[in-house]
Formats: sequence, structure tokens, C-alpha cells
Amino acid sequence: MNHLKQGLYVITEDQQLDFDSLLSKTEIILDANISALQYRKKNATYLQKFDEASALKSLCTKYNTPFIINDDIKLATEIEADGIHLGEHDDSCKNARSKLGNNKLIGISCYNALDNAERAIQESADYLAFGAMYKTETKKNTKNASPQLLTDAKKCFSVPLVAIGGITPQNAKPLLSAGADLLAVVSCLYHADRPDKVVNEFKNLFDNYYESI
Ligand code: TZP
Ligand code: MG
Repeated sequence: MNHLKQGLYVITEDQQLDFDSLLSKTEIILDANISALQYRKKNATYLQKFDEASALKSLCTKYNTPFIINDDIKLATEIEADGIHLGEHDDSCKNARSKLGNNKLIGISCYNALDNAERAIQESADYLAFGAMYKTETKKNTKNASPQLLTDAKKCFSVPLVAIGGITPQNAKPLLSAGADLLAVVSCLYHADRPDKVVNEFKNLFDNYYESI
């Protein structure tokens, strides 16, 4: 499996929720039907990450949803995740591919630069992420990217494009119009009382967009 479906790409929250709350919200989100889940955890021991990722992977298997690990290729390998997501401070796409083989997904953060995307594609990335599109509280020191960058990337690359950063059902439409195939979100789901409703709002947005083109 190394292609992502268009739709919502959900990234786990890493600041406010304890793991039991994260897991139960994640099950609600998976049950509402999303395109992928990414486990993103900074500042934890390998053992904690292993245990949490294993529990999340079981849920993703139950809901037939691709499960991607952020940063940690060893963890992705050991829990047999569907893929890895890497940024500028992580191992290269090239090294990840040689460690993981051709059957795993590799996604690369390109921030606000097409040069990053060019390199990632040369090193066999399966999808490209651009952002932050909007103001976000979830990650510090983000670079600002514009919807136009998605349009430019669409002309150059045929892999799925992921938009990230401050995205909500209310502000997402211009990102789809600009060329995003997937919308990556954290807080608008994990900080919502009814994440299932928010997933459905995104679903309507995607459906209306694809009906209109
Ligand atoms: N990379 C760029 S913005 C971001 C990451 C991981 C955080 C996105 O979170 P939110 O809460 O959807 O703005
Ligand atoms: Mg990283």
C-alpha cells in the first residue's frame, strides 16, 4: 500500500490530551472515516512511543486506515506501520527508502519551498506536505506557505499534495481549489467536543468540491 486517498489526514495531538483521551478520540475519528492517521509525538521515551503507536496501529487496522509514524524510522519498522513522515531535521527520504523498501509510504515536509519537493521526489517520496497554510498553535516556528505554492507544486509533481497548518472546515476550501489532495489537521479535531461532526464537515467539503469540478 503506497498511495493515499484524497481526504482528511489526521495527526495525533501532542500537548493537551492524556493517551487514554487521545485513543478514544482517535477511535471516534477513525470511525467517521479518514484517509490516514499519523502518530506525532515529541519528547517521549522510545518505549512510550512504542506502546502508544502499537495501540494506535491496532485501531487503524480495525478501521482499515493507513498508519504513518512521524520522525522515527526504527519505530515505523518495528511496529510495521504503513509509512513514515520526515522533515528537515530527520533522516533523508533516500535513507528512509533504502531502510523501508518500496512498499511503505514516505511523506516529506516541504514547508514553503518547491526545492524541497523537487529533492523529495528525486528521492522517491510518495507524498509532499506544504505549510503552515494558516496560523497554528500546534507547532512553533512554522514557515508560512501560500495556497499558490500548492498550485505551483501541482504543475510539477504527480504525487498527492498535503496542506497543513491551522486548517478548519471553514477555511479549507481555497486549499482544495489550489490543489491540495489531503488536508492535515490536529487541533480542529482533537480539541473539538464532537470530532466526528468535524470529520463530516470536511467530508462534505471534499464531496462538494469534487462534484463542482
Ligand atoms: N506542521 C506544520 S503546521 C503543523 C505541523 C505539524 C501543526 C498543524 O496543527 P493544527 O492544529 O491543525 O494547526
Ligand atoms: Mg520530523
